[in-house]
Amino acid sequence: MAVGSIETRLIQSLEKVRSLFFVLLDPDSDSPDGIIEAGLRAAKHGADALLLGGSFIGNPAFQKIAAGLKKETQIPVILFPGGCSHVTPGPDAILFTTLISGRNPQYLIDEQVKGAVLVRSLRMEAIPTAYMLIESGRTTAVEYISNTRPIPADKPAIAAAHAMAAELMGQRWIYLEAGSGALNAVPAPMVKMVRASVGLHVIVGGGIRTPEQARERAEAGAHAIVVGNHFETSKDGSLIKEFAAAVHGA
Ligand code: 1GP
Repeated sequence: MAVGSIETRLIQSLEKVRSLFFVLLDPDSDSPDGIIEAGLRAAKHGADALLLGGSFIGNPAFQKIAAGLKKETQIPVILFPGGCSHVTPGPDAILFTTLISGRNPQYLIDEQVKGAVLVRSLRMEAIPTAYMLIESGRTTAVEYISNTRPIPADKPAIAAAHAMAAELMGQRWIYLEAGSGALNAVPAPMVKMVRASVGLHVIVGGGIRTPEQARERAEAGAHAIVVGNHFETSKDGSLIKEFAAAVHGA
């Protein structure tokens, strides 16, 4: 499948900055207006893209949020679904993920088969992404919902082996996920080993709470850093700016 315009834009942005900064918006975290405002704030203060989604979405206004974000913001809005029922019109692209660290066929292939026809019908750009859950100190929503076991955080070689398999199967991006609100973020040595093992673009997220943690993972080789939870309670744009600078390598 050809690389689409949003993926091209992300890759081209990497010529100007060390790593990209993605802000994750949880559709259940606020009112539609509040979430759209948070998206605008992130875009204004240096985010390169907005991810929208989560492992569990219970907000009936989800479609309104997705459409509103796309209308209001200039940076890419990328759907980050927890399953096929989260595919909705509006976003510029979708991280079309497969949960390769798990052995649950539902999240390896079943949800993808069910969502594929809709993604095609919506003419939504898909960014093929292998998704790996990494152990992070306590049970996360994604571990519980997906009914899969995470990769041990102190076993970077296992993560690298999964990344190699993903690359051989034609994925283009790999997401190292500690889980939203994780106690511990994905360890930098694991990021480094995965980056050194494959030519995939590496996304790292989950439990990143300080610009320093973000910088360490960017320095370890992450092409993109995702922060969600940390910005949900604060309307302070300067904090987003600090993260963006740490990730971009200013
Ligand atoms: C979750 O990686 C993202 O899928 C972001 O995690 O909400 O902990 O920043 P946080």
